[in-house]
Amino acid sequence: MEDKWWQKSVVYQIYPKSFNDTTGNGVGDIQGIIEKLDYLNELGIDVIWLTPIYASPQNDNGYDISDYFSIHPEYGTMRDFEELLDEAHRKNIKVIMDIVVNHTSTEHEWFKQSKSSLQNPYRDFYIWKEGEAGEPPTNWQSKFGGSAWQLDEKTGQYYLHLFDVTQADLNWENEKVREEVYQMMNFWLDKGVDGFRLDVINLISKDQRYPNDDGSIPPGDGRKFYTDGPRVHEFLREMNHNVFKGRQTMTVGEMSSTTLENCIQYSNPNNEELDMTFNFHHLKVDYPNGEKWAKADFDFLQLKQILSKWQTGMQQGGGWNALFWCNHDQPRVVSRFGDDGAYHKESAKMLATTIHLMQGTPYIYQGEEFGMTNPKFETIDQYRDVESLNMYKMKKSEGIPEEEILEILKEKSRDNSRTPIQWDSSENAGFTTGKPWIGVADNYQDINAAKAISDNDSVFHHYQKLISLRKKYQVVTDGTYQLLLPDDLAIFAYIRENEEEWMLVVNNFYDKAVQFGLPAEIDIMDGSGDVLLSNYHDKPDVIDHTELRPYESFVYY
Ligand code: TEU
Repeated sequence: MEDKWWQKSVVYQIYPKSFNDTTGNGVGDIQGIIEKLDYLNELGIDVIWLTPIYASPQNDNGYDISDYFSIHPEYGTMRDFEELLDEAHRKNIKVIMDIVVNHTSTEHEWFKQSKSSLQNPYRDFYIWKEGEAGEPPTNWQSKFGGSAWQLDEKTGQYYLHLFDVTQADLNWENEKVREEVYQMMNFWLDKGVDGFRLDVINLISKDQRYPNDDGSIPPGDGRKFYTDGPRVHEFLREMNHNVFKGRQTMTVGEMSSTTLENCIQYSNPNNEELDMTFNFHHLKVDYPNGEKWAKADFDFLQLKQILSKWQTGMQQGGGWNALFWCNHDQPRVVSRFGDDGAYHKESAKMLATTIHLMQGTPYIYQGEEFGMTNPKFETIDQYRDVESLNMYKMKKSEGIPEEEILEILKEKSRDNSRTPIQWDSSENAGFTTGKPWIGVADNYQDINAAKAISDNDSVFHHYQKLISLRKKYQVVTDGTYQLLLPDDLAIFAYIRENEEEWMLVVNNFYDKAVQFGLPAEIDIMDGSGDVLLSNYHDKPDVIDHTELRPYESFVYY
């Protein structure tokens, strides 16, 4: 089968708020993105994904939309957005938007209407239920802490909010809701947008019985009654037929706590749902007992096992993976699975190599391409994220000492990835001439885009090379995946292979030298290969039965 355009593409995620400010108000904007298109072209990416830029009270930085048809004024105007689309397209960069349709802001007109009375025609746009003896309808928990139900005093019923209390869940059982959503998506596609990232799209179909969750592993928070819910595949097929069919779009679904079987179904083209899926299982390997708000070393064997399971599973099932380490909800990967001190460059490059040469469509999160790190905030007033602030309050009320909470946030907070992009070594890292909405990391004089571009050996140039390997070698797109040395405690090595070619990818995940030898049954060394990429100046000349240096990584073809 012929490759789809998005199967050979690399996507760059932009979090506009922290990208580039041209007005001096401390918040990034659309003109700021236009200004950096040449930079993105130099990197070599094909698509940009913009996190939500619609009108929003910004309680969750735009994931709380109050009007799907207008641009958040701090970011600019519809004209600015159209200019961005034109300019990007002129430079052969596609643009996908982030669409949030599991919920809207409680400031959306639909919700205002819905809340106004039991009889309002919009009442059924959201999920309203009676309480149980003065308690919420079920024991479901919000992903940001506390009950997932909020009582509205006036009408005496509760509405469901799986996220913040200002993010009310839409009622997808209501056909009118679905029609409105599809119409709105068509509006953006007609404007020339190239596709969507669909926020928590596997949560839209709730179990209509609305049962209590008495499960204990993980502690019953209700997720099993709405994750990959009863009608989700039906709804996505309907969306596909009403919105994407006949268009050359790309769609990527963000899937919370999903399964491999469901992701195959979502992304296998025969099912006509979505093009690919994000899942987060590989980013829970540092959650002790599934708990995000606790510190732990990451489980390396589990990391290899999970990524490999999804590589082979999606390939066998005809699905397609989105490949990523970073996004605006995750800490910076070099601080998390690499070394943001002595081996900053080596480990950032090694991590990039590991993920980019797997099968799927790779995503680069702004700043990752030159190795941005967690900012290591010291005080609570430096944080902005609603989830982090909620968790701080909750832990405080449980009597956990301040220092302990701050230590956890330093590693786990979503704000770790939301600090301003470090463009250069000037004040505020060149992000703004005003006061940035969130602090700039202290290391911006050492780690910044300008420096990375001028240094041939930088992380930036490594990402460039990885992108070009994907374009040059078909095996990166269609090769099978085989994990080597699954039990090795330091090496993540795999082979990609199709009928004509093979590629060997070897990565040392730790700061100690380690012996590497190919398993006996792997018989590929006929001497004709070459090291295509390495993260050391002097690339290795022996690749089998050799010593890997700290964080050493190479690609042999
Ligand atoms: O995130 C959904 C999601 O489940 C997470 O990754 C979430 O941030 C994490 O579980 C919190 O611990 C998406 C968006 O990416 C996120 O920024 C939004 O806050 C969320 O949906 C609600 O729209």
